[in-house]
This record gives sequence, C-alpha cells and structure tokens, in this order.
Amino acid sequence: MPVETPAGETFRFDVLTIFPELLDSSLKEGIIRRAQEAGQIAIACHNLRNYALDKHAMTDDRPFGGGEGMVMKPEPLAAAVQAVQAMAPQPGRVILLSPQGRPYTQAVAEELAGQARLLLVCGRYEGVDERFTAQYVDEEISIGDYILTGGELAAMILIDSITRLRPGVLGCADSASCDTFSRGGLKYPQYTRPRLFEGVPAPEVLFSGDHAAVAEWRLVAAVERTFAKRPDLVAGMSFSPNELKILQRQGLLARLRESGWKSQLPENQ
Ligand code: 9D3
Repeated sequence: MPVETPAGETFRFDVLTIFPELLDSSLKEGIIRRAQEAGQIAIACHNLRNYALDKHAMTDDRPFGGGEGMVMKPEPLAAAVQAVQAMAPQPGRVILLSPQGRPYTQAVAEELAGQARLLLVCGRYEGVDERFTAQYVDEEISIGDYILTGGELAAMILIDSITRLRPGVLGCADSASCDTFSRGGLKYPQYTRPRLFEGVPAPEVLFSGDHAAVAEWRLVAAVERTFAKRPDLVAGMSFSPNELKILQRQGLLARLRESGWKSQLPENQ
C-alpha cells in the first residue's frame, strides 16, 4: 500500500527576519532555486516588522538593567511565529539562530532534513528577549564560534545544507554517499582540462583508463590529504573491506592507528 513518505513532500522553510531581502536574493540561484521550482522545497521569508504592534513598527528596544546595544522585543517575534505557523497545515520546529546554540554539523543537517518544515528565527542586535526563547523556541543553533551581525547568514547555511540532502535535489542519486564527509575524511583532489596548467601536469594515473588504479590513487590521496589538512578527522574515518586492503598494501594502516583511528580489521591484523 503506498504511503505518504517525507521523501515526496515539499520541505517548507519559513524565515523570520528584519532583512527578508537579504535572504530572498541569495536563494534565487543555483540548486536552491531549482529545488524550489521542482517543488522539493519552499522558502517563505517574513518581515518581522509586519508583526510589530506599535506605529513605528519597532522590533527592538533598550535592555532592562542597562548596557550596550538593543534587544529584540518578544511580542513581534511571538506574533510572527504564531501567524507563520498557521500558514501551513503542520507546525514547524522553531529554531533560533543564536551564538548560544548547539553547534551545527553535517549530523545536525541530516537530522533536520528528516523534518517536513522548519521555522527559522533570525536575531539581530545583542539578542532576543529570553522570554520569547523560552516560550516559542524548540532549539537554538549556532553555525560556529565566530561572531556574526545576525542570524540571516546562519539561516541560509541551514537552508543550503538541508536542501541538498533532500531526495532528488542533487542530480546523482548517491551524491550524498560520495560527499566529503561520507568516509569521515576529506575527498581526493580534483583535476580537469587543461592536462598541463602553468607547467603542472594532472596526475598520470587519471589518464590510464584503469578504473581500479584511479580508485586506489584517489583513496590514498584522500587519506593523505586528511592527514595533512584535517588530522582531527582521521580518527573517525571508516573504510570498506576493499579500501582497507589497499591501505594495508600502501602501508597506511600504521599511520592511521597512530592518529587514533580504530582498526576495523578483526583481531588487529
Ligand atoms: C558581544 C556580545 N555578543 C556575545 C557573543 C552578543 C551577540 C553576538 C552576535 C549577539 C548576537 C550576535 C549575532 N549572531 C547571531 O545571530 C548568530 C550567530 C553567530 O554570531 N555566530 C555563530 N552562529 C550564529 S547563529 C546566529
């Protein structure tokens, strides 16, 4: 019996912001645009000012107790969340983009891609009134330990990274499995024409027509590159039995173990 799976649904993003144009422009190109046209995702940006109660449409105010900067008022945020939740049949998880949030990773993106709808709230100024966060926000997410001027760029990063995980968005069906992070390390280096660029040739093996040799070169290059650029990722890498054979033959298993990588081979071969 056919069932409604999340795979066939349109994933709906609602974004609350005082700068809707900031998102609108950058979401109108590339894969994100195609995904919207194909009905795989829908993005609606809502101007918080439209939900401000006073005649000046104020969305911020001075902090109680004094101090630097401004704080986002709770009422416009609350009114906007309520109104936007009512715009689609099922409510969305409310995510506040905030420097205090859970660090965003590919694993978080994969978890959120399993939802059908997200309501992304972008803060500005020094932050939002804590009572709004407590009453309306399901989860706070940070995109990293650096300081932005607001949550809009962070919201775009969530939309971008979640959209490409949705079924059918990327051309190649198993694109996700050849992702940079699928083996847990970095991807091999890429080359295209010209064969000779500023005197530097592309690696000879790539022209050999020997698919096994190419795959082997790429595996070794990927592991070497991970050692060089992201040694912190080495310990968490995982390999297929065939890849392990190659790595053993290439003498890379010892180096992997030295980096804290746990042998997947039975009985410490
Ligand atoms: C100097 C006071 N700041 C403490 C770190 C307060 C503050 C900084 C930056 C309050 C708001 C912001 C705006 N940042 C975001 O809205 C934000 C953000 C970020 O700054 N870094 C990483 N992820 C995110 S998600 C939203």
